[in-house]
Amino acid sequence: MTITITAFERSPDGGKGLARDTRVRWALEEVGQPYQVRPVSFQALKEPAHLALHPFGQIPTFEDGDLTLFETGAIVFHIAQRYTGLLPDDANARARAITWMFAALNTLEPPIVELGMALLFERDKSWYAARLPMLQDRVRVRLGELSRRLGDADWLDGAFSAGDLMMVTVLRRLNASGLLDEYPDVAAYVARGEARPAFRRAFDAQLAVFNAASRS
Ligand code: GTB
Repeated sequence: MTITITAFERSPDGGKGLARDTRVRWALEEVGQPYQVRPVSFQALKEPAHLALHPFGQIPTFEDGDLTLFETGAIVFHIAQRYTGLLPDDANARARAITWMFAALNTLEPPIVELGMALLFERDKSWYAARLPMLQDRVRVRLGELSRRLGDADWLDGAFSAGDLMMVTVLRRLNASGLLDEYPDVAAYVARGEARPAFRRAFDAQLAVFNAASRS
């Protein structure tokens, strides 16, 4: 049974791989599991067939036989637990890698998404100019802390893990904001993640879907 994931039929990110299916594709590429992608239109996201897979009507979902999952944290964790390559064998190192997955999703992603939403949807609002620096500073605080923890290391805790995969995909959403430029070591960390062959394959696969949709 081949794993099936869902992704946007036509991603609003212009093929930059910023939608959350990229982290699931990347995880599957890292562990060498083949998968197929079912593209879903915005309309179909909210229809009963998709809502049966994802109660919030979002992408991505993950199906493998009689198992259906939603939420990228749960999906990447499942992939990392089931296959070799994304979590260390040592129990403590494994727990620390999982901690970084949660840190990416619970501590870094919320202020980064909040900033992204403001940049995309609030530019015409009266409060935008006053709110923007506050949102940027909240992200800067986390980037500074992450930079201190990374130090000279390539990855967050020893070898590359699902924690790094999640962190890099979260940080990639800052690419257009310019904030990563203020933290060259964090920018280099993101670039190291993006240079991994498994990331390149995942990125190229989502870009191919975007390009095909643009031609149709
Ligand atoms: N917590 C969930 C998870 O981690 O799986 C969040 C899933 C989610 O936000 N999915 C988004 C979605 O389906 C796509 S990734 N949205 C449709 C809806 O809610 O109706 C978010 C996203 C969208 C677009 C860009 N972009 O254009 O750059 C980036 C990220």
